[in-house]
Amino acid sequence: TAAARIDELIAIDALLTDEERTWRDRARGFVREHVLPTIADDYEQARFRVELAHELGDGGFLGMHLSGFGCAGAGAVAYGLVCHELEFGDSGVRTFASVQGSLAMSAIRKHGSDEQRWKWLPGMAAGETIGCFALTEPQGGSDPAAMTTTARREGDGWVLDGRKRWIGLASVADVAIVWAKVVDGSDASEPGSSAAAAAPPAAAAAAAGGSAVRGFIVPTSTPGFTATPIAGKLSMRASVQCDVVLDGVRVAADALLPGASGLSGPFSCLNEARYGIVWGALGAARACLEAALDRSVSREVFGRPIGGYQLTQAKVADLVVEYQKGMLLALHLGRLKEAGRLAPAQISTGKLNSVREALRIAHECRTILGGDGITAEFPVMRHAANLESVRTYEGTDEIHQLVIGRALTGLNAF
Ligand code: TGC
Repeated sequence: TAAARIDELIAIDALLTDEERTWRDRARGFVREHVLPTIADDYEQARFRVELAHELGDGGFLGMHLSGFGCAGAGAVAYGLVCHELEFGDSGVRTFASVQGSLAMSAIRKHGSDEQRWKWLPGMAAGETIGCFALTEPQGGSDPAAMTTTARREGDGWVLDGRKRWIGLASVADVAIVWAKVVDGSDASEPGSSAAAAAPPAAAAAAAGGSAVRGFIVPTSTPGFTATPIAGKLSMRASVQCDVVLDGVRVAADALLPGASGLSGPFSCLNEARYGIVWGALGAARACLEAALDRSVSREVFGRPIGGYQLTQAKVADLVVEYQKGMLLALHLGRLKEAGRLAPAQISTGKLNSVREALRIAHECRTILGGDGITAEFPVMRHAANLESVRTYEGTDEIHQLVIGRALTGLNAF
């Protein structure tokens, strides 16, 4: 098969543990059973299947790389392989796992109190409770420091006001992690608050009149919280992204995530999601490659299979070489992550490379499929359209180039 021939070229399988292969094979089976039979139609109808939450939870995939509190505690490479398989199905499915596991759950796991962790994480790991992560605002996502959403003290609790945009899952979520600037004079670390014991130094800045970014766990049923799916998307049609309005949303003191103060709070979660994309985007590329390779031996032009022509062989050779180089980089970054040595600029390197190459692969595979390549009979146009979103969210290509540029030159170009 095309799949076996792609694998044999570099034989990455030999670099994986039995446990990692087991996770990968389970995710592959999951996608065959729960995603591939309906995804072309879901995409065309712009239908998001919310039952995926339970199904992904049953598979143990939600927050699988987190430890304790009902999470599987799998390694980074196993998690990456699962992202790869899910995105072989559709970027929207991997995005679901990323928003739930890498963003919402990891915010609570990294920055929450044990009480908050026990309250939310087991249900989220099971897919019974859906989470979202409200960071980006309508004026743009690249500069979260410019956010205008505010949190102000009122009695023992907080009042949140503002707008967020492109928030995955928000309209189906039970809970939102909302990032907001504490307004001057609102003390996030007053004695007796849950923040007092664990808050990092920036909380003191907020208390002293600064405007530290803090995270809040907000049940979406709270009055004043509304989420409206964004219509008219020509990408990521089988998933849901929303406009969110926070209009005087009142939450109790224990909604505050005690361990996060400043933008490093949400950025530490973005690191997790970006890492998943390093593997995931190549899963989308892989689906395109398999479709194009299969077709290259069955589609005849000028009397023989198109795969028998030198131009096509040059294409597939270059595409698979790029795919496998990306997989080796992903694996290397995964091993660094497992060793606790993965730096943000390294994640940027992987995210930039994987998404950029996956897009090139999708576009080139389309040419091998000829006109049929633009139909829903093949997954290629769907993946190509999805990857336009993936190159934009979790840091655009340009943001990652600038993160890498800063690491190389020591000069900040933002
Ligand atoms: P700066 O403002 O100076 O730094 C703020 C603090 O953050 C720290 N930091 C990081 N910490 C951990 N991991 C990272 N990757 C970090 N990057 C920055 C930094 O050390 C500093 O800490 P401290 O303690 O000194 O306060 O920001 P910067 O100059 O470091 O970064 C600028 C830039 C452009 C790289 C950053 O703003 C950035 O990454 N922008 C892109 C943001 C982005 O990815 N937005 C898209 C989010 S996707 C989304 O919201 C949708 S979720 C998916 C869905 O819902 O479907």
